[in-house]
Amino acid sequence: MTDSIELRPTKEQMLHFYQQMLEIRRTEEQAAKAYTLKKILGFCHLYIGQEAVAVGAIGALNDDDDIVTAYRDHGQIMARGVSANAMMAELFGKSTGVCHGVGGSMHLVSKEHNFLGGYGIVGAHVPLGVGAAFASKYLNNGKVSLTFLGDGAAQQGAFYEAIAMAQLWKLPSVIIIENNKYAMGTSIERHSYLTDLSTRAEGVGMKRWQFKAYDVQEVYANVKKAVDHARSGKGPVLLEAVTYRYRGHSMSDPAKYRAEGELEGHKEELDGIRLAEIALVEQHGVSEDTLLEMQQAAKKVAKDAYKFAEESPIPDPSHLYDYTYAE
Ligand SMILES: Cc1ncc(C[n+]2csc(CCOP(=O)(O)OP(=O)(O)O)c2C)c(N)n1
Ligand SMILES: [Mg+2]
Repeated sequence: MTDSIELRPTKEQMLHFYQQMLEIRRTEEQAAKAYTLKKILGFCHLYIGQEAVAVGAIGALNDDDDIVTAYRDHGQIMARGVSANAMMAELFGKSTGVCHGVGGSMHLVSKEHNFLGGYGIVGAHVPLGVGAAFASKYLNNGKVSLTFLGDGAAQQGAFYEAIAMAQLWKLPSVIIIENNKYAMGTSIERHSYLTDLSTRAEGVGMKRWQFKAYDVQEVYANVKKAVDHARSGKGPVLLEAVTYRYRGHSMSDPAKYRAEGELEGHKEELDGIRLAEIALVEQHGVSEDTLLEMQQAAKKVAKDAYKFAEESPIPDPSHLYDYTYAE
């Protein structure tokens, strides 16, 4: 896929992608620390290991394209440009959070960034992503809608109904199944007869393919191709991005169901941050010193976000209903 020159990220894009992946990982590590100290309450699903998917996919969009996702959304909203401070403060339930502290980890939204959420009901957000694509076709505004869902969510009825309609009406929609190998504690082999979940599209006649999503360059190239297809009016695309989740399903899952050595083997060979470092040095001549500086900068962004969130005020209860209904 990356053989095609116009689909290969430039050096500047790669530096930006690397910085984003580092900031997401370091920020989530700080979030994990805050969770164990009970500074973050409720559910908290970390994206660590999957950063290349959000960064490469969102990097292939225009800024005004719409994004809809599930509850594993911290990395995705940061890849869209929401600051680590605003993301972290939302996890802490503080008024400086991206949803003023009333959304929380699973419900990150930023209208300004065309990031439409952040949903906790598995599979139920896919019709919303397709609905955004319907709106764009109706308004003829040239926008594409990108929807992320998990491998487990690809078993839900709402997903099938949504892809059938997207294809029937040739909507400008790209739907990415992030196959991170597990739906809670159930491996893909145990929950699906077919393990290439992009084949779900064949039943409705939709364009589809599966790709390995460990390297951000591959993600960018594959998603760009799908987005160009959808934007040109040829119809929607269903992609399966093969990735891997490093942590438990949520902070309360010790992830004892993995085979011994599976996680370590993956990290050694296929870590997205490591693959980006290799590409930056070998393909783009970036020095080890530059990488080190970027790593230090990302650590600072994450630590500052923790401090910012901790020191921010809790929301004033009088604002509780301010964001519930549209004016
Ligand atoms: C309709 C519904 N059923 C069950 C749940 C409980 N649940 C939360 S996450 C999850 C697993 C989903 O796995 P997957 O789609 O692979 O996403 P991942 O967590 O791997 O990102 C389940 C069953 C839910 N939130 N909503
Ligand atoms: Mg999964």
